[in-house]
Amino acid sequence: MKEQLEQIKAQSMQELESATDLQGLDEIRIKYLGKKGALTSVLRGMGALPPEERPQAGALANQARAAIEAAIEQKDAQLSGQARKAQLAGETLDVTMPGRRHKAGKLHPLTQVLDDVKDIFIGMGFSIAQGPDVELDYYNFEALNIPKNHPARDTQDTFYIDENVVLRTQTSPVQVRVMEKQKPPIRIIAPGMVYRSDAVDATHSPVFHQIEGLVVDKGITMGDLKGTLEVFAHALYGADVKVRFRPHHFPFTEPSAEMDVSCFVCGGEGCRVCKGEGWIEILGAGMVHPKVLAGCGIDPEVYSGFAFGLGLERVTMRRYDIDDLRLFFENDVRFLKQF
Ligand code: 2NL
Repeated sequence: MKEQLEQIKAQSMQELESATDLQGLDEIRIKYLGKKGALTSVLRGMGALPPEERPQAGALANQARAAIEAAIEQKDAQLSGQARKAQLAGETLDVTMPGRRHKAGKLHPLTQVLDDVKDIFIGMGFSIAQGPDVELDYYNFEALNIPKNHPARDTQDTFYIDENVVLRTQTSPVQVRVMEKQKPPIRIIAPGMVYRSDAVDATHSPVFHQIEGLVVDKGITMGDLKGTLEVFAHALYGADVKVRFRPHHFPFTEPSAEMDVSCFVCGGEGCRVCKGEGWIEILGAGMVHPKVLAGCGIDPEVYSGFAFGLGLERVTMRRYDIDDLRLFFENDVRFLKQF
């Protein structure tokens, strides 16, 4: 019995010596001290000893148990300490290292220019108006004095949902809806997506953005149109640019004009951006046609107004010398991060 206990002690000490982790240690604990452990089965065998030998054997067994427990505890402390050290070493953090820089997001160039344009007109007392992208033929064409046989109505240009419903080809219908609902004075801009059945190339896209503006009140003249749009051009392109108006034609305005600014790249000398012209076309405008006012329930004998429209992509392309419209829609970060 004594030898058995000595052997268990010696063997367990040896195994403890070579234990390398806490899990191994636990296995040793179970193997020797557990319910079905080596020491326990020796203790069970004590009943077979003569009664006078039992106290001594009991004392020896308790000694062996205490020795093994102490050794396990010591090893446990050692291994726990090692594990903790290894964990801390793995989590070492050099607080003096420079941080990883987060890439800041940016607004899309179209959004930046749109925000600039909005700010300029809001500064002149305009409000922002919105309306549906899917529009009645009436608001997109009829109310704007675009007759049934007008080329702009050609199915080549317009996405028809059905005979009476289209994807709006301009944001004018938004303004028609405002005129129907609201009494003058009206001062709004209507930015938004517009749709035309065009094949994609460097200057065409089936979806693009337009910003239209409308002012209706008593006594509005071509002078108001010119003054407002001149202020706009100077705010967007700088006080140095010159502005000129050329006669034009739109079915919904009379008279109509296009506005050019002197080239903000070469100052009018002629360059790549203005294609040697010295001038860059920015927008179309005109005095709202009396038929359009009357159709919206505004008496053209009492009120007059001016309207204008510009293509956001075109204005942005000219501002940043971008030569391909598709770049705006591809959203390649190498392109976007330049703005
Ligand atoms: C262009 C020209 C223009 C308008 C849009 C308009 C709207 C109403 C009544 C009258 Cl409700 N006119 N809009 C007027 C003149 C020109 O746009 O070249 N856009 C890209």
